[in-house]
Amino acid sequence: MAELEGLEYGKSDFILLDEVTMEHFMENLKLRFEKGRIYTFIGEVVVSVNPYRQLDIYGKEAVEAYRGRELYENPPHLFAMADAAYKAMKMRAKDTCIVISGESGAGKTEASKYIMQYIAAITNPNQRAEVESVKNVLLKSNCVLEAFGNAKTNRNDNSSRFGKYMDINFNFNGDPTGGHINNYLLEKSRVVQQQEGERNFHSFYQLLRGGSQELIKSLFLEKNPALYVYTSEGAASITSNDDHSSHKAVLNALKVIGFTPNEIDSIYKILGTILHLGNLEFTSEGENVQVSAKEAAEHIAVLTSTKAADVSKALLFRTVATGGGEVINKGHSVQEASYGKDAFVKALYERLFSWIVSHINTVIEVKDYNPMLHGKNTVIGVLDIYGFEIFDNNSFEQFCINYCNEKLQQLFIELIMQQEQEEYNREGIPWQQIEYCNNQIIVDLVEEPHKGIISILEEACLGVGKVTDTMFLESMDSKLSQHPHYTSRKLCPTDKSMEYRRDFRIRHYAGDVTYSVEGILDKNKDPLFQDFKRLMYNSTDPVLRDMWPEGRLSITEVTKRPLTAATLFKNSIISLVDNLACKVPYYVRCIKPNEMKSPMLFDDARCQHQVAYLGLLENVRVRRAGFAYRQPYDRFLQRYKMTCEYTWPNHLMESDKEAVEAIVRQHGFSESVEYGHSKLFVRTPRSLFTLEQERNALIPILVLFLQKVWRGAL
Ligand code: AD9
Ligand code: MG
Repeated sequence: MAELEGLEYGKSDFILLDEVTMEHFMENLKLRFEKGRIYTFIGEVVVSVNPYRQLDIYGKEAVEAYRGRELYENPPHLFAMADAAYKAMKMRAKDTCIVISGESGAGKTEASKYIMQYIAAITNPNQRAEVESVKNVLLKSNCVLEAFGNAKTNRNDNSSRFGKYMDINFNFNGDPTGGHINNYLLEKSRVVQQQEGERNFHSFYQLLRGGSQELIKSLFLEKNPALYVYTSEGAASITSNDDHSSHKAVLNALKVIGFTPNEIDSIYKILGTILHLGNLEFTSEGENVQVSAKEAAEHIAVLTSTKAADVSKALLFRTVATGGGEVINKGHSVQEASYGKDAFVKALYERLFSWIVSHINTVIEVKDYNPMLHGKNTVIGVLDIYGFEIFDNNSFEQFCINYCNEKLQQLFIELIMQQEQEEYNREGIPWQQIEYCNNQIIVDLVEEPHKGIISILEEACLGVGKVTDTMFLESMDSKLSQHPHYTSRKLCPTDKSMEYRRDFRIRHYAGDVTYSVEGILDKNKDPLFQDFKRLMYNSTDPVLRDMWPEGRLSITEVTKRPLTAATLFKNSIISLVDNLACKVPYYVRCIKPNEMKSPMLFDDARCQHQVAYLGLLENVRVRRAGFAYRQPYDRFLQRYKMTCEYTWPNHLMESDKEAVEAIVRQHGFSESVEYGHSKLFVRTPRSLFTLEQERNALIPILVLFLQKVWRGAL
């Protein structure tokens, strides 16, 4: 058993705070962070502060210390919570989920990886080959998804630019039998443009820096990211990742997962195609628009297994059906051509990413599972989704990301409250409903049918005639100007140095965010000329063809307007939340200690802001307003029996419950407890605290005593 923490490390559970005030909370959080204790509980919730340095707390020894133990038996740790989720899944046959939240750079992805590592380490003790292979694929999938879905941003060198929810399936033995990954809204605009100091997705640099000469040559590339428009911005920026070695790891992971050599080739060919497309420019000669570098178009044709003439045609012309049913080729202007190219590049990358995810899914999906033979198939879901974002310039992506965080925050509040109340009912404990702050009003502002922002946006995008970004803003104003969480701005410049600004502001649970409406309709419509879809579908590369099934439709067959991006995102988030809501939830709330990525710095104001908006103080209060602490009788007894003469070393009473009653009586806190069917509920943490102190004082005496016994001195 791991060594228990002493009092010099502060309170290992915030419910043990003497007073629940921000001051006390922050003092404890800071003290623990400075002592290298990055995890603290609020009941079953783990609060984690990013240490920004490698801690020696995730090795084999730690796994053994936490395996099969109760939450309170060891210092707070992700492993303790992962074990609780695993036990609930295995012993109680419950589907569980682990929701990891916090802002960008707070440590969500790292936490999700440690949790998966822990689960992998404690399962399959018999080393069965098929289970080992499932575990291997699950673990390796992280490396691939990070390469293609993560990028350096100004906030995080390895920022996830997509949301990920991974289900791990278990058989009745508690061994993983498969899984499924859902990915959410990849930030594809990054492929064509990055903010200053940021990079494109890691995959491009890994290829250009780590790819073999042979591979690079076959893609008509050179090993220098500075040569390509899409990677030049990030070429010089430094990250903590080594692109060179990562390339090898990714290649290896792709092979282990089961991608064939041809499929791996196709993946790299698509990356190559994108880099060449980035370097293409369009020029106009009179009426005609031309591709600036013919050679690049030819390379693209080779890499996509299409014809050079078809590539040029798709880039320069658009097939349109006239009113009379005639089909004509309409030439693009330079602007239209480069707009079309960008849209094509974004779609290429997004489809590549989704294809990789679905390929992994086909490998790990549970096959031949017969519940009659194998028992109930249970699931642990791990959610690692982008955190709340506030940038200087917030756009469509931040709007979607922050809406998603609102939904998750709401789920957190609901589930935590609901879970509490269910537990009291189950145990037969009298309980009074508690009021809590609910952010439903903000969720409604965004998602309500007809009146919500997403509906208004959808209407503006699907409406007849040309609707501008400003008209969309006006439409929101007319419907939402009275809403307490909505304001808007239309600033006309009074002199040239001023910008013309049109934006709206949402008062989110985590703070105010101003979103520019510039280009928002376009991002939501996400248009892509059909010609590109047909070009890709007509490729002789089966992988590419597979990614573009709708390319088989001719221009006259394409009639239905697809749903817009925000509506699709909303639907996927609603179904994600529904899915999480029917599982037993476990939460990790991550905090970013500073903006400098420094291991030493605890920025009080930044941390306090996060504690406030994550609702952590409220969480402690809710937990304490009811019963701050609960424990099954046998566990409680095991831990505290040494503090009572009637229970040490063993009790002679009829049940553990009676023995627990004896301990509680002896320590004089009968007033603040309730006895449930199987658990003791303690209202005030102070009583428990006294008990803990007594136990801590007794341990050294006990150890001395045992040492003497072992030495035969007694
Ligand atoms: V984002 O919303 O995807 O931009 P995350 O996922 O919350 O963000 P991430 O897990 O990527 O953050 O952590 C950021 C960096 O902090 C990592 O690359 C590590 O360098 C560092 N980190 C985070 N957690 C730990 C940890 N437990 N131990 C050591 C850590 N370093
Ligand atoms: Mg992440």
